[in-house]
Amino acid sequence: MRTQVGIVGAGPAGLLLSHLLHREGIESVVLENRSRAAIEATIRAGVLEQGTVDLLKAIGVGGRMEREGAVHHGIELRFDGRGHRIDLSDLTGGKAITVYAQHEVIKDLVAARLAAGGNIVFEAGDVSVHGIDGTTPSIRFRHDGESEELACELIAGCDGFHGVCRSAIPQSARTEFTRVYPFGWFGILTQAPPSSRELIYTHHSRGFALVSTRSPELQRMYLQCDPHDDVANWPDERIWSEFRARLATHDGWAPHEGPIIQKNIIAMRSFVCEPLRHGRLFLAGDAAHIVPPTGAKGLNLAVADVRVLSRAMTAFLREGRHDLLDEYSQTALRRVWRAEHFSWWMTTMLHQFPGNDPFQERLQLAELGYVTTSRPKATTLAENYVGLPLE
Ligand code: RFL
Ligand code: PHB
Repeated sequence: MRTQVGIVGAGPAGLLLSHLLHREGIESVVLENRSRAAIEATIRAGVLEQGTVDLLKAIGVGGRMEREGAVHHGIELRFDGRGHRIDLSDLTGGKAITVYAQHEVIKDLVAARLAAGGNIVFEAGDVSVHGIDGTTPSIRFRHDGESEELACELIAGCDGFHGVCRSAIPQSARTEFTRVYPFGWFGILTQAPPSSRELIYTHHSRGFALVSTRSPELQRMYLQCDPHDDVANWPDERIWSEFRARLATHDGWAPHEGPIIQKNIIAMRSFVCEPLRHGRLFLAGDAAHIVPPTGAKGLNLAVADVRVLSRAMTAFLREGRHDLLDEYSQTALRRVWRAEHFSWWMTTMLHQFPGNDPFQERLQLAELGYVTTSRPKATTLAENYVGLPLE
């Protein structure tokens, strides 16, 4: 087998890269170790930045998102029993976010790739990358019981945080930056009407809580929890009583409750691997960096990476230009570190840290008070949340 770009991972990064390259007339093959049904059913992100939405529309994969996604012009920050609206659109010259589930984006991208004759190999096992220091790299894998080798000109490592591509870069050639947070998120899906027209990020002495949504019938909500906790310790009534306590306002607000159809616990970390390139291997998305979900940046960063990467790969494969490939890591990392800072800042402002240090608590409330009363400070939140312009 031979192709121009071998892509490991059919997440948002890998699928979108394949689609962008196809639009430039560049061939690629995507190798994914899970099944199509599994990737199309994994519940993850929900918030798309304005730039992500604009890109998906511009490349012809935004139709269902426009019909079924919900455009939100603001978010609420809730603390001390009161809500404070951040008017995202007013503060950013009309930009907004769209709530549309990541697995729906995945379904749309898979459908677009297959309709265009794209090659996605699902259930590819034992994927490994070879020859990235030379000019004839390849990817070996197993499929339908056979060993296969895919010869390519360039390789994109879009295989997420637990993938194999990052570790194909020799340890001496990469630097990793990590922060692990002492808490996790307990995520639920509930069959209930929306509790709020906009997302609610809540700071509370019992811990952070987030009210998000998926559709008029299905809601996504999160509670700060111990990252080592077990969902078995959380019967529905305990979950709802915790949401009621953390989300309560002085004027009696309460969430709409319904049957809980999914529960999971998510660890929280910040992570960056530098550089994003080694020879002919290029990392993009969660394979290269992780943010805690508080800023809703992970999927959007993956999109921004592959937008830069697709241009660089196209310039190289069409015109033999090396300059954009040489700049890819530096260009992408500028946005990555901005998003790392924003996600860390939102996380630190909104969560309870072990020890309940009263000094830190006062600092958090001072910061929240400032963000919700100062237009320049609110603008900082808003422009990062809707997404800074792509370079
Ligand atoms: P993905 O989505 O992890 O896709 C990687 C793909 O590679 C496959 N793979 C392999 N394939 C072949 N061989 C191997 N050895 C392989 N190893 C792995 C995997 O099966 C998978 O299909 O990475 P990608 O494409 O970089 O996309 C990143 C995003 O998925 C991630 O950043 C977001 O989900 C983060 N995130 C959010 N981001 C947002 O922008 N907005 C949000 O609102 C938001 N909310 C969230 C989130 C992540 C969450 N979790 C569960 C971590 C909420 C949550 C709860
Ligand atoms: C989600 O809807 O899953 C979601 C929303 C906002 C976040 C993270 C996740 O910050």
